Amino acid sequence: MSNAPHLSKDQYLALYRQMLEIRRTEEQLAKSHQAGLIPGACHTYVGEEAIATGVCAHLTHKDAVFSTHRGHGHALAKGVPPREVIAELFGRATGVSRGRGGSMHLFSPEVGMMGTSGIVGPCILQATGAGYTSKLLGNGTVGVAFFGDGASNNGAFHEGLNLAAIWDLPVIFVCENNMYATEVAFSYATRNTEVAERATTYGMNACAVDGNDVLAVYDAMGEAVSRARAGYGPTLIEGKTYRTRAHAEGMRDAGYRTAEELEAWKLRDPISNYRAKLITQGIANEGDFEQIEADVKAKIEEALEFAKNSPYPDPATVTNYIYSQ
Ligand SMILES: Cc1ncc(C[n+]2csc(CCOP(=O)(O)OP(=O)(O)O)c2C)c(N)n1
Ligand SMILES: [Mg+2]
Repeated sequence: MSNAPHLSKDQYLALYRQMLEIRRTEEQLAKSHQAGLIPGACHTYVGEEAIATGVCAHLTHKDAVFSTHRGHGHALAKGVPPREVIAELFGRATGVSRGRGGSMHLFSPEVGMMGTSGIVGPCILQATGAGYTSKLLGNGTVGVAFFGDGASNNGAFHEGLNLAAIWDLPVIFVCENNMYATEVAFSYATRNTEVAERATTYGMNACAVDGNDVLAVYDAMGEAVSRARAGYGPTLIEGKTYRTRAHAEGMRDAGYRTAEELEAWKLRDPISNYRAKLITQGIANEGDFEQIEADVKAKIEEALEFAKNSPYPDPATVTNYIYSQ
């Protein structure tokens, strides 16, 4: 675990609370999917919570985040409340996209969550566009793209990184390298599995960090954001991580990775290891974590009830929100 940042106790615990909120939301969504409450696909972020948490801790609502099919954690870390995420996946009118989008269309411009997307790759270009907008307006904001190892083999990766580099755009490319694209190993899909190394060949700043260490991610992002806001251009942060659930809920999770590999990564759990570290270092005690556990449990229970009791969108409003009013 990284030792670097000197945070207050509240800041250390806020990172823990955010990771736990993502974990508990995802666990609830997985259960709800099994119970038939969620139409469509549901890709959870379990095991990867440290990346969204460490990255978004440096962003304001004016910074624009673009995300993927595995985007619940990004939306939560950017400030979308769990009740609005759960209601959206349930297809309810109170959801963040008013029940019209679902898991892969979480959109909340109020907090700078500019959309999750089921199309692998374009978020890289959209974040580059946000960086270009920032540069034209000179407003000091940054564009952030979260994407997987699989997306780094998409043409959008080349176009986005190249453009951001030549124009010194304030963009942070966050590659969540979980070693697989669905069931295809990254080591099969590319001859260079070091995504940060690939980014440096575009002439940009890049680093690879332990994506299961929230402080390492926090540090890397702190430096990247400072550079971007100061006009020094883009950075790619590669977080080495692993998803510990199936690619999507209800899919088989065998035949492409070994049980041993999965178990080894479960031991590297970003949340329990961070908790142990804060206790060992005397930064927090068991009571602090019990309180956070209880708060998060209550929040997710309330969010679930809210979602279950919310109405579906009125069919008479089906053409609303398609064009600007
Ligand atoms: C352009 C495009 N190609 C293929 C797919 C099918 N698809 C959905 S998720 C996925 C894997 C993506 O892997 P990665 O980018 O590593 O993200 P992860 O699921 O590992 O988080 C693929 C190929 C798609 N949705 N969009
Ligand atoms: Mg992947």
